Amino acid sequence: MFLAYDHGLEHGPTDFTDANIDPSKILDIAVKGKYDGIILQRGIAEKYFNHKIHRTNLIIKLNGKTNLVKDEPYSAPLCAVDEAIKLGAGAVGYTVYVGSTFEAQMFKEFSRVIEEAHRRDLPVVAWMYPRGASVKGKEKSKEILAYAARVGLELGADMLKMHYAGSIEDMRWVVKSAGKSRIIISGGEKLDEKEFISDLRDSLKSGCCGIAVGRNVWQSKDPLDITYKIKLCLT
Ligand code: FBP
Repeated sequence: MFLAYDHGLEHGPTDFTDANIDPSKILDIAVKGKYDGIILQRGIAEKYFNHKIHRTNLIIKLNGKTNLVKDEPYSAPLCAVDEAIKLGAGAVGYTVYVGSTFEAQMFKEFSRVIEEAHRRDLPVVAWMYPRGASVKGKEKSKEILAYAARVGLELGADMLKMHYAGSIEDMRWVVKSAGKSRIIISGGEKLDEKEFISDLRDSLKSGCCGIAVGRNVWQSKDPLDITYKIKLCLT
């Protein structure tokens, strides 16, 4: 169970309110909610994360992009594996937009990250997100998600962070395609709580092994209550 908080870069402060714009508050949720890890970009980690106080694993997101540029998506490498280790990361995260015209470049850069991280015994979580004109409208289809999952396995990712395919049966195929790269489900935009929990239950039934969630927790009126409900699904 990971708490994601890299949205300031990916979406901008439009995702935030006074309740969650301060990273310290999110770190508080991660600690009190006993999350297995918190996902941060290096800038937030450097300035806010303190291992002595924040007793959770740090996952440094190594690349990113804003949503201001509307061309084909490309997520640029922003932090080296070495730097993540210095910050105390127990794992690193990397987004790969499968289907983008920049796919080849991202594969190349991601492969270097895999080599470096595995040389240092660091697990790699890949955000395998189908994106770009070639997959427009099919980003959550069984076939395209399964393709992205397989790419994650073939590139060497240890864990894949992916969107739900919409049904247990379709998601089972995505999970099978990922082989030994285990899938954690991506939270997505804020949903009605019942719908969110029901999708989570279904994704776990399909073989996903966990969740990396952001907005559905820290945009909730009661982040620790929804955390508790997520935990009930996972146990
Ligand atoms: P959420 O649970 O809030 O969707 O967070 C997961 C995440 O992958 C974040 O790590 C990332 O910032 C964001 O979603 C990217 O969202 P998108 O690419 O869909 O705009």
